[in-house]
Amino acid sequence: MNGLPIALLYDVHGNLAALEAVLAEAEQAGATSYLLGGDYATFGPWPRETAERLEGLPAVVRIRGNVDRWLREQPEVPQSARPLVTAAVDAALGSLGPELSDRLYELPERAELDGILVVHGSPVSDVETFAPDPESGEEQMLGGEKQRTILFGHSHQQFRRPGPDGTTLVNPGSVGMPLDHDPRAAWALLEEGEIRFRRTAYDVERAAAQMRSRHDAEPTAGSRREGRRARSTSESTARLQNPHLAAPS
Ligand SMILES: [Mn+2]
Repeated sequence: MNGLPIALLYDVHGNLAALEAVLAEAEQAGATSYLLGGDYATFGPWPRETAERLEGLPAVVRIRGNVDRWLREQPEVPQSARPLVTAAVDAALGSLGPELSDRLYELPERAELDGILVVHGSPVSDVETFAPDPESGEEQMLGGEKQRTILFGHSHQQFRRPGPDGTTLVNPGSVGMPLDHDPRAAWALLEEGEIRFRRTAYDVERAAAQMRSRHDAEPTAGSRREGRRARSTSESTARLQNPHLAAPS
């Protein structure tokens, strides 16, 4: 490695406003390449524009998340959540078109960078993931990995802690849909072997307004909705894709 900073971006979820702010800050911090951890387009208001912007980045790693997989597979969510998730995936499919959807679906599920294992949820799954606090039985999610750093996202919570079997668990958080009570975009910089967490303020109202106009344009979304409603709908959808977040605090 040449030691230049690499920006670690997970769970952008179609939020171009958040992505643009993060890219500007990453560039300012000297990042010349990117590690992209999956969940690029679905749920947010700019699925295609976001996926295209990400495709144009010089990425040293680019893996698939569960919502990218759901572009071509049935989502494994509870029956009650299925209509909401299916509507979000259908909206993303309509925006992305078949070729871009195929390219996202065909991304690998894992990668390595400087000895760091890069996955979306955990080494065994893109929907099962580590919680911010240790849980019993979590070593099963390591799939035999030990004595190394495991980089993952999915829960949209930025944290780092020791894991079982000598691992270090690092979640850079979510660029487009952070769920840890800080509305700023979450990401990280990898520089000279160190992972440093970052938060970037962006124009949340621009994203909310775009979300409102998309909902208004979709006949299935019913009558006009308040921004708060649109935002909470996508937030609850994001929670439903992750069992750790099924019961909002
Ligand atoms: Mn995910």
